[in-house]
Amino acid sequence: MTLLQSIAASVAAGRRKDAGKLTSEALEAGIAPAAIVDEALLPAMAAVGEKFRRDEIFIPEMLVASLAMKEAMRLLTPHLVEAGVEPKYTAVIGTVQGDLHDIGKNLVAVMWRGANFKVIDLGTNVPPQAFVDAIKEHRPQVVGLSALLTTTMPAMVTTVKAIRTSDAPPVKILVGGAPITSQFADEIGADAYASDAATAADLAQSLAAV
Ligand code: B12
Repeated sequence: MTLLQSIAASVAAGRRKDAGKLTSEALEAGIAPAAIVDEALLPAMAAVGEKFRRDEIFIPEMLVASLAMKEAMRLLTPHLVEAGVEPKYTAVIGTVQGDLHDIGKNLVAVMWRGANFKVIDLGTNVPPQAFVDAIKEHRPQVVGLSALLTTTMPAMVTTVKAIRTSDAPPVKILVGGAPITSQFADEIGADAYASDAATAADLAQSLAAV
């Protein structure tokens, strides 16, 4: 088994300490942080989701896997974000109301920091008005909404509406999360959709520069 496969296996099995230890080893071995994310962590979480869908594992297993992924991300984050650069733009991000998933949202926040954004992270289960208030307070160029459940997609609709109809300053809205598509983004009046954190960073930069 390669080191990346071992990291994936430890995350999928929810072995938090091993995930951290192996991630440190991979960094020491000179493996690119982005490769650790793309080739070990993301496939591990996708496999966990698939097992959950097939009723082979249940919520506790899904939860420990997410904690192992977070441990690996904690070690990778300083390597994904360049230190000491004065941010050029501001972004607000959060997971919409009713939704507690934050791994993808956190990854997008890390990539945005790496792309020269100051990021205000509102966390999970964020009510529409909290997004509006944060936009008024921080005046970001970009706001990101994350949803991982089909049942919380309507909260994304409500949030976009609340932002658009408020007296908050104009802002570009980027949406993402497993059930979200570019068609859905168009339908609800978002400015852009990204299926992954790297694309989210490219899009945020081009939207902020307009
Ligand atoms: C880990 C996990 C959990 C953990 C979450 C821990 C945490 N702190 O996040 C826990 C155990 C808490 C959990 C709970 C539940 N979960 Co869950 N969970 C997952 C799992 C396995 C992985 C999600 C993940 O982290 N993926 C890795 C990240 C990196 O990927 P990502 O989130 O998709 O993000 C990427 C892109 O989507 C995009 N992106 C994400 N956000 C944003 C935002 C912006 C602005 C942009 C541009 C891009 C972007 O970029 C990211 C990076 O590349 C998924 C399976 C899956 N394949 O998605 C199920 C899954 C999402 N969960 C599911 C379900 C059903 C639930 C529960 C309802 C279970 C239950 N019966 O209670 C609860 C809901 C709780 C709630 N109210 O939110 C279903 C959803 C089904 C559906 N269609 O709605 C899934 C798909 C599993 C399945 N196959 O059935 N879950």
